[in-house]
Order: sequence, then structure tokens, then C-alpha cells
Amino acid sequence: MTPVTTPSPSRRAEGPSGTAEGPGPEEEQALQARFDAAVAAEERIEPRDWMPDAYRATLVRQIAQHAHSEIIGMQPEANWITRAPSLRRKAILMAKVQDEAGHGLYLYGAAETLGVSRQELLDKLHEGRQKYSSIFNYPTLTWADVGAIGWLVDGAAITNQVPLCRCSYGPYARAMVRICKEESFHQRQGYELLLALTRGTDAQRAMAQDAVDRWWWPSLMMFGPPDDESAHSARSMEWKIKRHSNDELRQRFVDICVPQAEALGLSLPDPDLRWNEERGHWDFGAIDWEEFRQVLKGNGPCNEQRLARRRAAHENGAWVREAAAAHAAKHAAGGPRRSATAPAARSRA
Ligand code: FAQ
Repeated sequence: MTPVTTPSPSRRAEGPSGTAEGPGPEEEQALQARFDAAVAAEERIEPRDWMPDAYRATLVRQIAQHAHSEIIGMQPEANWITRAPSLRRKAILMAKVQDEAGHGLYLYGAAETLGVSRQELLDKLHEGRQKYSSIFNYPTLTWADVGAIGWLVDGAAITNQVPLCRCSYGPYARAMVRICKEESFHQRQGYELLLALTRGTDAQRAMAQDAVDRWWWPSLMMFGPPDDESAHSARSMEWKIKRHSNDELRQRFVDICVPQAEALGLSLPDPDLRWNEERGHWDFGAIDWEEFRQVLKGNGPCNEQRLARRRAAHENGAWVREAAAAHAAKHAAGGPRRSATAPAARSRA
């Protein structure tokens, strides 16, 4: 884990000469210089530090999109919880889907440190004003899809997210450390599930191959548009929010997957995949970016269904949020404390 630096008070927005209106132009220049120096020195930017508005906005955009992906990403796999083939598989899948909800919580929490509320972000998701990952707009047609999601989707997520543990913004970087640990279990359970299928009957092997055929290309799209079309990459890399470009990470993922597919006894659906001795990487075929654009526009196979389900879940959960708020308000007003009653309850037991 990257060491956490304590922000120097002089980087804080509320400096001794700060006014209610914020810093004047000269002070702002000095704050900008300090921010740039902190980023260059690999220090962490913390919530109370001064930061450029565009840096804050970029983080809110990326973290919100990431958080939304985690909670929308619960749906495709949750579709298989009731039909998992054994109690063991059901327990594993339930734990995984719950982990994704937890990841959403850490990430909404990280976004809140930037001054946006969770409600505001959820409203934007529900109104289609903020994105979530394209990958979750594809259907899970068979049990093998649960394995393919674990192996490929979680695998792509880890490849993309391990460098985010070194993101310049402290709360996001720290949330990513825990998320990546959990994601690597998810990836292994997917691989192990596929391994069980490929060692099974012909029908099970065919089901595993079919799932990999359908999830391979959408997984490559998770890394975002090619570098020359990526609107935010250059700036995000300067700010050390992103550490690698979309294409670099996509290539890293392909290089990791090819030998793993071989070990599984599965093929990847790309006739142009071949080892390039000169580059020291696997060459791969052209991605259908038109499909990616259509999914982002809302025209993927499951976009409507995913958002409708999310909105319904939010509405159905209103009573839980209200009850939790009422409970918190009661305790804040000095209501009964659990610690006062617990010993008596224990002594009666
Ligand atoms: N889907 O300029 P760039 C998971 C948008 S979590 C949808 O390259 P950037 C765990 C992008 O937002 C998966 N939109 O953007 C799990 C921007 O639009 P905007 C999510 C995409 O931010 C597993 C526009 O295109 N992971 O899987 C996509 O520099 C299993 C231009 O793109 C993260 O969010 C896409 N694939 O780079 C859960 C990781 N790609 O905002 C359940 C953190 C791009 O201007 C089950 N995020 N766009 O309207 C990132 O690393 C970056 O945001 C990228 C995009 C790499 C996704």
C-alpha cells in the first residue's frame, strides 16, 4: 500500500489569509503551485486540501461512474443466485454480489469527500446523466456466464484498478486497495468455476466456450475508447488519477488472458490473436467501437432493463432509508443507547 502523506496545512483551502469568498488570484496561484508540486512528489491530495475545480470534477465523474458500475454490476450475476447448481456455488455467488454492493458504498463514500451527496449521484444515474460501465448491459444467459464474468470482467476490473491504488486522491486510492483484494477473489472464483465446467461434460465445456465467446470483446471495451479518442486520459494521467492509458491496460489484460485461456482449454474468439516477438505482446483484432458507442448511447441489449431495475430497487428501499434516518435522529437526540441495555440482556441469558 502506498504510504499516506499527511497534508501540509499550507496546502489546505482554509489558509490563514483565506476569506469566506475563497483565495484571491495570487493566493490561488500559490495553491495551484503547491498542488502541482504535491502531485509531482507523489503525495496524496486529501479532502481538505486545495485542488483545482477541474481535478475535483474529474474525480467526481470517474468515482461516480465507478460506484454506479459496482451497484448496477450486481444485477447480471444476481440473476443466477436462485439457479446456482449447488449450495456452495450459491453461497459464493451471494457473497460476491454483496461485495459489489460494498464496493459501491466505499466509492460513494469517497465521492462524498469531494462535496457531492450520494443522493445527487444516484439521481444522476437514475436520470441517465451519469454513466456506468458498458459491460453490465449484456445479458447473463447461462450459468457459465457467472464464470466468464468472474474471470474476464473482474479480471479486466483488477487490471484497470490496481494502478488506481496509487491514484493521487487519497480516499479513492485507499478505497481501491480493499476493492482490489476482493476483486482478486472474484476473479479466481470465476476461473475456478470455468475450470470445473471445462473438466466436465461436452455440454458443460460448450457452455463455457459460448460464455467466453460472448464476454471477450465487451471485456476489452471496459478499458474505454482507444487512446486517440479518450477525452480525459491525458489530463487524468498528468494529475496521476490514471497511471496508464486505456490501450496500455487493454494490452496488459490481453497478455494475461491468453495463457490463462490456454490453461482452461478454451479459445478466445479472435482469429487475429498472435504473439508479436518484436513487441513482446499479443497482437489482437479490431474492436467493434460502433457497438461500444451504441451501448453507451443506451442501445445495448440490457440498458433499459438495468436502469429500470435500479430505479425500482431505489424506490422499494425508500422505507429502509427513512427508518435508518429516523433511528439515527433518535440516537442523536439522546435516545436509548445499546451499551446501556446490553449487559442486562447478557446477564439474563
Ligand atoms: N463504459 O476519456 P475516457 C467492475 C466513457 S467496475 C461506459 O477514456 P476516462 C467491478 C467515459 O466515462 C467497472 N463508459 O474516460 C465489477 C467518458 O465519458 P464521460 C467500472 C465508458 O474516465 C465486476 C468517455 O467514455 N470500472 O467491473 C467506458 O479517462 C463484476 C470517454 O472515455 C471503473 O469505472 C465504459 N467501458 O477512462 C462489478 C474503473 N469507457 O464521463 C460487478 C474506474 C469509457 O466524459 C461485477 N474508471 N467510458 O461522459 C476508469 O478507470 C476510467 O473512468 C475508464 C475510462 C478507464 C473507464
